[in-house]
Amino acid sequence: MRRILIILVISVLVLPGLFAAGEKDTVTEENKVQEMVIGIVTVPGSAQFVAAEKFKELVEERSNGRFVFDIQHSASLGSESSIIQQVQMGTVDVAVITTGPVGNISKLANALSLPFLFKSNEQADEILDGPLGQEILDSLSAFGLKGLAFSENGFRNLTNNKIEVHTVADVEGLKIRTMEAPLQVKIWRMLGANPTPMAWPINTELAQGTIDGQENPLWVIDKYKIFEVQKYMSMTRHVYSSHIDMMNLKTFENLSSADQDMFVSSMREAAAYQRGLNRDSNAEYMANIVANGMIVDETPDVNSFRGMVVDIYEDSKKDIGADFVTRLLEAVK
Ligand code: EAX
Repeated sequence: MRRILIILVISVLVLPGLFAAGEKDTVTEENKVQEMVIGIVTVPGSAQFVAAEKFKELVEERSNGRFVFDIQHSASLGSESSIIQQVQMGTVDVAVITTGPVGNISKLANALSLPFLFKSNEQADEILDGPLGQEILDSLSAFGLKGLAFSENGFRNLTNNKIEVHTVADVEGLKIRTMEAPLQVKIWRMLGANPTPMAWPINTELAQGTIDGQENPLWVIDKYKIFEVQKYMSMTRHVYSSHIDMMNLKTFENLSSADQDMFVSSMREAAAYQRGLNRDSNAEYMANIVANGMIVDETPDVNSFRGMVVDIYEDSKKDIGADFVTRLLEAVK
C-alpha cells in the first residue's frame, strides 16, 4: 500500500514537472533559434553597420530571440562583390551592399549609378521607396537574392591629392579609384580621368599614391580619415549612392509569411532610420573634414561635369534596358 502511495505521489507531483522541462527543452518551430550572419565591408559606425545593427535589433526583438544575427564587418568576409556571392550561396544570410557592385549582377541596379540622377535626398527616397525601386529590388530574385530595402551611402564627392578640382577640366588624367561598377568606370572615363575599379577599403593605395583620388560620401571621408591621405575635396555630388539591403532568396522563402513580412518591414525601418541619421550627421562630418585640413571646394562647376556625361543616359539604355531607363528618367525630371 505504502509503495503504491509513493508511486502515486511521484506520478502526481514529479512527472508533470519533468515533462514540462522536457517540453521546454524540446526545440519546436516556435522556439527554434535561427542564427544568421549579416555581411558588410565597412567598419562599426559606418552607414552599412548602422543599417545592419538596427535591422538586427528590430528582428531579434520582434521575434523574441527566434532569430539572432552576427554582423561580420570590416571586410572580414572579403569585398562587397565577394559578399554578394556568399549571400547567393547562402553562407552569408543578409548583407548591406553599396549599389555599385550590385550592378554587376542586376542590370537594373546599374541605373542607380547614372550621374546626377537624383536632385535631392527626398527625390531619391521617393524613387527608391516607390515602384521603380521595388522593380530593382525584385530584379535580384533572378540571381538567388531577395532585395529587402535601400539604405543610404549618400551623394558622392571627389577627393584627390594632386589638384583643386573646380571644373571638369581639372580632372584630366587623374588616376581615380572607382567602385567595381562598369558604369562608374565609364563615367570617369567620359570626365577625362583615368579610372581604376578597386574593392573597398583603399586607404593604403591612396597613401602610397597608387591612385590620385577617389569619390565617396562625407561619412566615408570622415569615418575612414580620407583627409589624412587626400588634400582636396570637391562637392561634385555626381552620384547619389545607396546600399541594397539583401538576403539569400531561399532562406527568405523558407521563412513563414509572417516572418517574411517582419524581415521586409524591419529592414525598411532600419534603412529609413539609417538615412535619417546619415543626413543629420553630414554637417558634423564636413566640419571634421575641414578641421582636419582638407581643402574643400563647396561649389565646383558641376555643369561642366554634366556636360561631359550627357550622352551616358541614352548609351545606358543598351545595357540597362531602354524601357526602365526611360521610365526612370521621366520620374526624376
Ligand atoms: O560604402 O566602395 C565604395 O566606395 C563604397 O562607397 C564604400 O564601400 C563605402
